[in-house]
Amino acid sequence: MRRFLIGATLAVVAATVMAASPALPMHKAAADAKVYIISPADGATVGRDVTVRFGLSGMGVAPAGVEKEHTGHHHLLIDVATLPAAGQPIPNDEHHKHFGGGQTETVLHLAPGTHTLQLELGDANHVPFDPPVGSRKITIHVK
Ligand SMILES: [Cu+2]
Repeated sequence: MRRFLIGATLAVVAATVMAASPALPMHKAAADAKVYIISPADGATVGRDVTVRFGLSGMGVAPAGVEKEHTGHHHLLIDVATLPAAGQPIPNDEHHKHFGGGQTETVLHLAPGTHTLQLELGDANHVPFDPPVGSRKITIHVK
């Protein structure tokens, strides 16, 4: 009985720790917000160094940490199946690149093969907008 109780207590603690952290406040997207990849073109075959240019209309770019309505910074999702969760900062790893300096282009160094690219605008705290401002996903082929 005692062992059962300890086990049950541990299970409750583990469930509490593993539950997603509380959702952060989300900023409203502008109604006409649109983010898109200017280049490369969808389906393009490119070299290993790929210049990606980010397009945005209906909202503005501001560095991370700057709170201003209808502004945010770009995040480039590389080989990511679904947009990051609402109410959480966008992950920061090799598949989720942050451009918190307000950059509107970058050069990626990709392994040969097929890759997908998608942009998502995040707010001052790297949290997606409501509704999410994400681009169409493109596929590129790296030689
Ligand atoms: Cu960010």
